[in-house]
Amino acid sequence: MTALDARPETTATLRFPAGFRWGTATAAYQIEGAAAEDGRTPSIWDTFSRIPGKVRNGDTGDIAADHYHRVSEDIALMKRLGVTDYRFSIAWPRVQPTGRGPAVQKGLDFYRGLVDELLASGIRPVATLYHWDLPQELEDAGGWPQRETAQRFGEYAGIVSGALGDRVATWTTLNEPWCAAFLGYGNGVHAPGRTSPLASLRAAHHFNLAHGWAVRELRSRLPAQCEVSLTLNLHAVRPLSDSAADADATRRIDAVGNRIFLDPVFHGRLPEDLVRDTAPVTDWSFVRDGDLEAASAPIDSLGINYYSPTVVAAGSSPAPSPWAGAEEHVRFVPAPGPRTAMDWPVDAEGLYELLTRLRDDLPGVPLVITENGAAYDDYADPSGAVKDPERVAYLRAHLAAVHRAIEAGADVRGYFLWSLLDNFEWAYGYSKRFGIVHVDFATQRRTFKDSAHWYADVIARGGLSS
Ligand code: IFM
Repeated sequence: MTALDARPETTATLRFPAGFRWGTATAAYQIEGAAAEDGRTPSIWDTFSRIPGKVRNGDTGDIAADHYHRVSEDIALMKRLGVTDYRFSIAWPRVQPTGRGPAVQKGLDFYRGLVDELLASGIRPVATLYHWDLPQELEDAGGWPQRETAQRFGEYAGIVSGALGDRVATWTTLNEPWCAAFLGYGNGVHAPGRTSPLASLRAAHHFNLAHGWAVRELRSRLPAQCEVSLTLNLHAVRPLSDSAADADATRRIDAVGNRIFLDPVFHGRLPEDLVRDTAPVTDWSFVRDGDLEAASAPIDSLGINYYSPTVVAAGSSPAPSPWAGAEEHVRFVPAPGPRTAMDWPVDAEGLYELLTRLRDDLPGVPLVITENGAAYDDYADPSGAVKDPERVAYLRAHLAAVHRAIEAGADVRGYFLWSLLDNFEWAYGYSKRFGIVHVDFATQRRTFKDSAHWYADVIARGGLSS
């Protein structure tokens, strides 16, 4: 312990329920490296990160945090933290390089080894099947705007769950399909970098379908007690003022940011207002009979990734915009308050708002915070310590908001801190550090930041001091 702000929580007056899952989260492309080893082929992120200007400093995930070769060391870090659960993602191009056909045994063996070592360490593995690394061959065949990609994803889900279903009890189909559809195909700041409103809406639908088909495959292979879930980065959207125009801007973003996934997955329907808003882009005729029924296959919980709220007003957004059908009607307004190194506002109230809204909108659906955390410009000081009091303050405020939401009746079952390690932060490359463990990318040396010591203490006490 080095900083005052990372003092042990002396009492846990904000105690979380017994059995609450305390975890950390990572994603394959962001930490694994070994991009061309053991049969792995390029994903859309390998391709995209090589296009000049797309990723800061020309960074790629070729080596990342070298987790592929440091699994044991990284699990030892988790043991030191005392986490009960670890959320990781499986790289589709490592397991099924062309996105079709049989699996590569070495790819499956890597994840089997990871899972076995987690279990031996008393840490529950939580596997995400898709965290944005589509095999490039499937993108070349049309990517997520094409229906066939959803079918391929269902098959891949079957392969992976067949191989790991005897040892992984918690499964997430997709991570943040909003980002993959709208940043990947809408404004092009993520792979594969396309800028087509139509492609982004088609991709969103095919993500819903892929999710549903994957749920079907998982259910047919997993023991009945396994938990199947989906993770969404829901937008905590607020109007700038009480005006009817700002309320309409809020409704539009809620439709294309949140309900575009929530309604198909939990109610088997498309939001009527979304269909109306997007009429200039599409008539949605790519949605076939039975698709929404498939998308709404029952799941056991909903994962929520939350970082900051979104404030909107009537106006327009600069092109290319990710907000298909809303770009000419909505202006994004910077929220007030302190900001992280991503320039994202620190506002834990947004998380409380989101959780209590879901308590009301989705009664009976258990919720899990599958990501929450913050980037700051951390460095190791001459004594070797990494002092990150802002991150401790951010995490503390957000955990307190989760606690308050639970007291208000939200059924929140766990919290996964993003992220275990500093890693490849997509279009920002290695310039943004979200880890509670510092990674020196030149040496791959790992160092607990003060926030890691603090989180270990919170877990040990089962909560926060008031
Ligand atoms: O690093 C990402 C992660 O891959 C998905 N959710 C948001 C994080 C921070 O930007």
